[in-house]
Amino acid sequence: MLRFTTAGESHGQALVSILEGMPAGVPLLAADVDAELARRQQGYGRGRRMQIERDAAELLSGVRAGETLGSPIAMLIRNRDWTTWQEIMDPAPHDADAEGAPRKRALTRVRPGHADLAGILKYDRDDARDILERASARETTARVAAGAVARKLLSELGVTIGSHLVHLGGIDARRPDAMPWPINPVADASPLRTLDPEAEARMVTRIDAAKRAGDTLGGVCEVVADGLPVGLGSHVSWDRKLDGRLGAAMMSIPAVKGVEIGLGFGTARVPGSEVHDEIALEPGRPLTGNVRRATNRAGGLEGGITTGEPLVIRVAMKPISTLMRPLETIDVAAGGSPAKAAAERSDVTAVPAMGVIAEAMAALVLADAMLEKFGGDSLTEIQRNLHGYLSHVSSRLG
Ligand code: EPS
Repeated sequence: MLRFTTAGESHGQALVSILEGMPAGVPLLAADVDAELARRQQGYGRGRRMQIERDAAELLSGVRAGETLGSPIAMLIRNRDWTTWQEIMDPAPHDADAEGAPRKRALTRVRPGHADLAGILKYDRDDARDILERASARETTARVAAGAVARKLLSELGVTIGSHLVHLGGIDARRPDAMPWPINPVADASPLRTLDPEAEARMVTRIDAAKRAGDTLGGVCEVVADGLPVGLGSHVSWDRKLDGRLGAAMMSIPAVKGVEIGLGFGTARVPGSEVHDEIALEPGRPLTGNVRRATNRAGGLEGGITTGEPLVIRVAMKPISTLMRPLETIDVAAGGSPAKAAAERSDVTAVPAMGVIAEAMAALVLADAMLEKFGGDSLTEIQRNLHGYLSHVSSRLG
């Protein structure tokens, strides 16, 4: 239904995002995309690059007079840093590129944990810059741009997505007694996008200590989507199960190592009576088909199908693999002799940004699932289909 692809190197001229399959008539301004891009640039612990960039999308196609046309939406996001990397990243060859000449900013002391080594072996390159420029999480800018468009469709269909940071580098954030909704205005006001100010103060101290030690930190964000109707995804085939589709999308985010839905790994540790959510009739809840689950340990999915309860996904990110106090590795330019890994400008942590990227990936999967179930060529057609379905579903019970 919805397809997207991105292009662009971290220090190349620009990033490109192409989103295909959006219906016509969805309100969309460049400012809507820019607002999401700005959220991705935030977060205590980011490196200097985020002070250089002011990510902004140029809408090249698929939008006219503030509305989508149904045609592919192409977006361009220029890299400001390109001006300082122009010679190094130039698509045209330079004299310095002659056989045997050392390349400027070549990376040969491959970083443990990055794509450097596996990438140069697979693609038969001598300079790991040929790999890292694309492996860089800078690429997620283009995903967030596509996700911003998907969010606009979802918002017209009553779906809101938010996220917050629940763990950083060994410190858990406490859940507030009442979760704010929407989450993002509250989370975005915090430098770490967490809802626990006390934990946040300790996390900031830990980030400062990691920075002094030349180290990096990972963490966990929770994404919540509200307003989804029962019935997205399907139990009938492995590749239609929505949990599988969400899991794949989350695991594709750079440095993400784990995904949980609802109680997640916790479900393996307790009996079924403490896992499954009891069901009772509750009229006036068309999204769930007029029922309520006493708890939402399933995180809004049963059998690969949305239940109409909030979708809850937790995403774990490993620490960034560029360490200012580098780990032992080999120098591939020196026949593999032992060396300290390359240390170039990076972030101490980017977990708050990862939450924003996970929201974007969730938006893309959920918009796709909405189009699959209620598909049409225009927003009004999809809205008619959704409303017809909801009135039928809620007439069955309650
Ligand atoms: C990133 C841009 C990068 C890094 C980070 C994410 O900027 P630069 O490499 O110029 O400092 O801050 O990339 C990585 C963590 C990585 O491993 O490459 C961004 O736009 O998010």
